[in-house]
Amino acid sequence: MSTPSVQKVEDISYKDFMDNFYKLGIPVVFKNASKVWKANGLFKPEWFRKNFGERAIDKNGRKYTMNEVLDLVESSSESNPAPYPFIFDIPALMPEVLPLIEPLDLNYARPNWLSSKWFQRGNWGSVTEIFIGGPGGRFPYVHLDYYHLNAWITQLYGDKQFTVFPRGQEAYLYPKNDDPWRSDINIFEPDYNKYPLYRNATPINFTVSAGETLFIPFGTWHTAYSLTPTISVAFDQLNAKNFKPFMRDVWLFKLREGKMKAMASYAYAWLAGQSCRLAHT
Ligand SMILES: O=C(O)CCC(=O)C(=O)O
Ligand SMILES: [Fe+2]
Repeated sequence: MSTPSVQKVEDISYKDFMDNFYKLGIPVVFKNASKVWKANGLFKPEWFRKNFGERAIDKNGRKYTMNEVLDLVESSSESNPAPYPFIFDIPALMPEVLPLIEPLDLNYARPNWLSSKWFQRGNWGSVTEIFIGGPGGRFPYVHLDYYHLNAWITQLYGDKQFTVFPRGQEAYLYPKNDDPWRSDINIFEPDYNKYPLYRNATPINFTVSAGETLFIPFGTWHTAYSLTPTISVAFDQLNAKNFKPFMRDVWLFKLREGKMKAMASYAYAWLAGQSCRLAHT
């Protein structure tokens, strides 16, 4: 049996991407899709210090400036890792960066209904974010992305290891009862007594390096581990392909705010989806 892996592709056509990966829900790494972004090659710690050093985020109830974040990740180590991830919302905190990541879809992540005016509301799990981390920084849990969106993660500086699980291994990951998009298993030191079925799981580990873009199809369990100081840009994708599981999540999440809220949000999202579908976007 061959070891499952994630393919790396270079200069693949849009059609080949759709036929061989997108439609089948198979993760893939694009070696050079980010060449169309001005951010490619520009996004380095010094550049962020110079231009955005005082921009600040909150993490775990603490404020961190960009300079502090970069100090932390540059002195981070396996044995004493900096917190991970540090997340900067691009439209909210660094709108100047938006023109540097055009076209956002890298000419592959389309159609994307999240760029229509219908869904640009910030409450559908849709984000355009910069992730910053340092050596030893682990994303805190294995998970499915909320709202069953496709995730696109472009590594612009450093190396990050990703782990994905082939579809169909849900039962081996013990989704949490109160949050079935997350697992409590520590994949680095699995507790097989507590999670015996995890022995059957076949995690696929691979490194995404500067310039490379990872496509994580909806419904793919995944997590990440920063190997060096890293800077990446993440955005999401929604269209007819994942609209059904998206709507299911809209219902489940909004139900937490009550049945009226769930019905109103569901109706709105459904209508928005029909409009996007008709617009062929
Ligand atoms: O750390 C990363 O780059 C992965 C982030 C991720 O999976 C998420 O934010 O949903
Ligand atoms: Fe994720």
